[in-house]
Amino acid sequence: GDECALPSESRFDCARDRALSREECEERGCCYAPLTQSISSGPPWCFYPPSYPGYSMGPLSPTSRGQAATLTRSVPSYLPREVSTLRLEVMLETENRLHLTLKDPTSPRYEVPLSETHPGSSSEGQEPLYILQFLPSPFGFTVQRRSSGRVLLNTTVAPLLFADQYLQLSTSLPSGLISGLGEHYTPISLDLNWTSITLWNHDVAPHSDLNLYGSHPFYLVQEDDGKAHGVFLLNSNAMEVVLQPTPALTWISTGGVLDLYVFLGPDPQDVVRQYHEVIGFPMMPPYWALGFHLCRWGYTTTNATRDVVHRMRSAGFPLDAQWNDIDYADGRKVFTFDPQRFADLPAMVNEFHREGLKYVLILDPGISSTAPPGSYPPFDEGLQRGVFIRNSTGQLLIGKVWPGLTAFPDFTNPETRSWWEDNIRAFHDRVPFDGLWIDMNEPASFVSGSVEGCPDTDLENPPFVPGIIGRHLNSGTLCMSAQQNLSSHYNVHNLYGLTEASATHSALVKVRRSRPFVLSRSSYPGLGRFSGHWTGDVQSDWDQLRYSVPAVLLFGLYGIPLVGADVCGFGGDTTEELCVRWTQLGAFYPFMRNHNDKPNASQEPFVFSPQAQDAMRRAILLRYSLLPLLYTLFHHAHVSASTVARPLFLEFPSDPNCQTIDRQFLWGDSLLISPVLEQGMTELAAYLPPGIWYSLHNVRNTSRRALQNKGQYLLLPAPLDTINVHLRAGHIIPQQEPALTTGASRTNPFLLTVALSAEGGAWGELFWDDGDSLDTYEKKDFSFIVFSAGQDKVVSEPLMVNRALDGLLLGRVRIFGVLSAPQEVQANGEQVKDIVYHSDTKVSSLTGSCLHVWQPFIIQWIL
Ligand code: MIG
Repeated sequence: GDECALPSESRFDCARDRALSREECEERGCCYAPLTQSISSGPPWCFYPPSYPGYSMGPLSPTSRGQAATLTRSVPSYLPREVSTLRLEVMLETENRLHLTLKDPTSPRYEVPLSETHPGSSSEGQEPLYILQFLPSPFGFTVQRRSSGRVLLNTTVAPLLFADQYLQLSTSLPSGLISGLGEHYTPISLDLNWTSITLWNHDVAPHSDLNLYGSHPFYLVQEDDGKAHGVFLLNSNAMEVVLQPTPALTWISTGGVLDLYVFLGPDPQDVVRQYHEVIGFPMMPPYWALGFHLCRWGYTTTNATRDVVHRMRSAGFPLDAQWNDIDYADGRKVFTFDPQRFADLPAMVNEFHREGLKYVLILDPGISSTAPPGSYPPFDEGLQRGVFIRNSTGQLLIGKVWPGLTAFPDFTNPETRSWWEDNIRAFHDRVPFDGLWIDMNEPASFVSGSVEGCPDTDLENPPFVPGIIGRHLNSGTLCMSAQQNLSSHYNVHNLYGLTEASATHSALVKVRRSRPFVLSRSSYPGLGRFSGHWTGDVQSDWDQLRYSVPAVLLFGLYGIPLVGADVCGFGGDTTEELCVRWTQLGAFYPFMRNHNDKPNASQEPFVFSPQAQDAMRRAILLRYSLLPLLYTLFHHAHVSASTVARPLFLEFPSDPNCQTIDRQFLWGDSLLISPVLEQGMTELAAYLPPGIWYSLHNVRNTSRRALQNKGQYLLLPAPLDTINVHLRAGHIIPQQEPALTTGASRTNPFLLTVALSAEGGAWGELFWDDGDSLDTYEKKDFSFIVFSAGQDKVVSEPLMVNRALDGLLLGRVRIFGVLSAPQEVQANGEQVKDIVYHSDTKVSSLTGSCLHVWQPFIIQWIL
C-alpha cells in the first residue's frame, strides 16, 4: 500500500541476513519493491514500513543514576529468540555526555567490561548541551543539540530490534560527514552510499571493504557548522554498520546489549576527549619509542641483525630500536630463541644496549602444544595453571600458528596474566629486551575454529553473520563456542588483542620497572592505555602510502596515538622513490618503523642510492629535531586526551575546506605536514588554512617566505629530497639538535622556533622528564615550560622544573616574522652577539646565548 511508497534512499533494510523473495519479505511484515539497481549494492528491495511494530515504552522513573523505563513488544518481529521486554536506562552523565542502555531485565547478558570510565569533565550546574526526547510507541528517541536545535540522532527512522543474536538500532545523521568505525581501509570521511562496514578483528592485509585487525564502534559526525558529536556503541560482538545516503546509520550487532554513549562536543576535539574519558586516555610512551625503528621478517641470525645495525650506523642514520621478527625463536616457539642462529642473542642485545639502542621482539600469543612434555615450560605450566582457552566441551582448543599446533592463552583470566608475566620475566632474565611486539592477536589461526573443527551451534552459525572475510565468524580464528573466563569467544573475540596488550603492558611494568613499549596489531577501544598500533601488512605501493594518512589519523581519534604504517610498505618490493616518500611521511607518523616481509628486496635506508639516502637521512633527522615537540604532544594526549597527529578538521572545525582533508595533517596545533603521496610528483597542491605559515626548513631552490593566505590551495615545490612542513604563526615549538639515538639527542642543545603572528605574538610549551620512568606526571617528576613571544621578546617561564633538564642548554632561537633587522638583542640583560637576520625571509636567528633550558629567560630585541 501507500506505506511502502518510500523514497528509495529512506528505506531501511528488512533483510540484512539474506536475500528474500517477495513472499518471504511480506511474511516478515515488510515492504517489497524491487529496483533496477542490484540488491547487493544499492537501496534494499525489502524494507520496513513506517508502521512496523516495535516496542512500547512505559513510564520513566528515577534511578540512582538517571531514569529508567520498561519497553515491551507485543507483536513479535521475525527474529528468533527475541527479547520482548527491555529495560531502558538513561544516564545524563555530564552536560556533554549522554549514556543510554537497553538490556534484558530478566536474564543477564554479556556486557563489555569497561574499567577506565572517567566521571567526565563537567561544569557544575551547566545545562546539558542536548535535549533528549522519547517517542513512546513504537519506541524511539531523538537527541537534539540545544544550541542549534539540530537533530543529531533520531532512532524513530527504523524499528529497534533486540533478539539474542540480532540487535539493531538505526538513526538519522545530521550530515554526511562521518568518520570512524574502523579498522578499515578508507578515507577519513566515509562513503554513505549504501556502505556496509563490518567490525570483526581479522588477520588480513589492508584492502578496501574488508574487516581488518581492529574494531572501533565509534563515529564522529561534523555537523556542517563547525560543531561535532560522537557516538560510541559499547559492544564487542561481530557487528555490521550500514550507512545510507539519507543520511542515516544502522548498527547491527550479533550479541551483548545496546550500550550507547553520545558525546556532544561541541568542538570535534571535545568529542574526542569526551570519548577518551569513557575508554581511557592513552599511555605515555618512553622517549625512545619516538625514535626510528628498524625491522624486517628475515633477519635470520644475530649476525644478520648486527649487520644492519652497523650499516645504519656507518651510513649515519638515526636508529633507536632494532627489532627481530619470528626468525629468532626456536621452532618459532615464543619465549625461546634458536640455539644455532640466535645462540648469542643475549650478547647481541647487551651490545645494542651499550651502543645506546633498544631491542624489541615479536611475541605471538599461540603457545606450541606439541613439544615433548617437560621441554617447553610455557605450555606445561600454562596447562597446569589452566590458562588456555577451552572448547565447548572443556577440552583444550588447539589451533595452528607459526610453531605448528598451538593453544591460546585466555587473557580474560587473571591467572593467565600472572602466567604471562612469569614467562615474560623468565625470558627477560635471559634476553633483556626493551619492548614487545604482539602480533597475530586477533587471534589469528591457520585453521578455522580449531584442528577439530567446531560444533554446529547457534554460536558458530548465528542467524545473521555480518559481511566478514571468510563468511564464517570462526574463519581464520577460534571457535565461537570456545570458552574464556569472561564469556564465550563469540562475545569476547574482539577483545583478544586488548586483553593481551593489557597483560603485556602490566608484565613489562613489573619486569622492567620502567615505561613499557607494546605494539599490538589487534585493537579495540581502550587499547591506547597499554599499547601502540601499526596498520599491519600494507603493500609497498602508492595507494597504500596515501591511505596510511587517514589510517593514522583515525587511530588518533580511537585513542591510540602511537601509530604508524610500515615505512616503505610490508608486502612486495618497494621502489626507491616510494621508499623516499614513505620515509618522509613516516618521519611524521607518531610511530616510525621501517618493516618488510620476508621474500622482499631489502628496504633499509642504507640500501638505496646516495641521493635517496640523503633524502631519508634528512627526513629522519628532521623528525629527531622535532622530538621534544612530539613528546610534549604525547604528554597532552596522556593527560588531557588531545590528539598528536591531528586531522585538519579537528583544528579548523569552521573551515569547510578542512572537512575531508586526509592527505595532509597536523602535529598538535602548530605543524602542518604536506607529504607527496603520488609517484613522479615534485610539486604539491597543499591546503593552507587561513593565516600565516612558515616553511620549517629550506625547501631546495626556494626561499622560506611566509605564506600568508585566506585559506587556499597553494602549489608548493616538493623535490624528492624534501617534505613540506609548515609552522603556524602564533606558535613556538621546542626542538633539539638531532643525533643518531634519542639517548644522544636528548643531551643536545635545544632550539626554539618562534613563528610570530601578524600581531607579533606566539606561544608554546615543553614537557620533559627522564623519558623512561613510570608515572612521572602522576609523581610530579617532570619539567614543564611555557614559552611566549611578543613583538620584541621571547619569554620562557618554567612552571615546573626537575632534574631531567640539568645541564641542558638553549643553543639557538629562531624567530620567524621579525619585520626588520634587530639593532641589538639581549638575553637576560646580556647582549647577544651571534645574530643573523635574513631580510627576504624575515627570520632572525640567535646562537650561543648560553641560556639553560630550566632557567626563566627573556630575550629582547630592539628593531
Ligand atoms: O603471518 O611475524 O603483520 O608484521 O612480519 C604473518 C611475521 C605474521 C604478520 C605481521 C607482520 C610480521 C609477520 N606476521
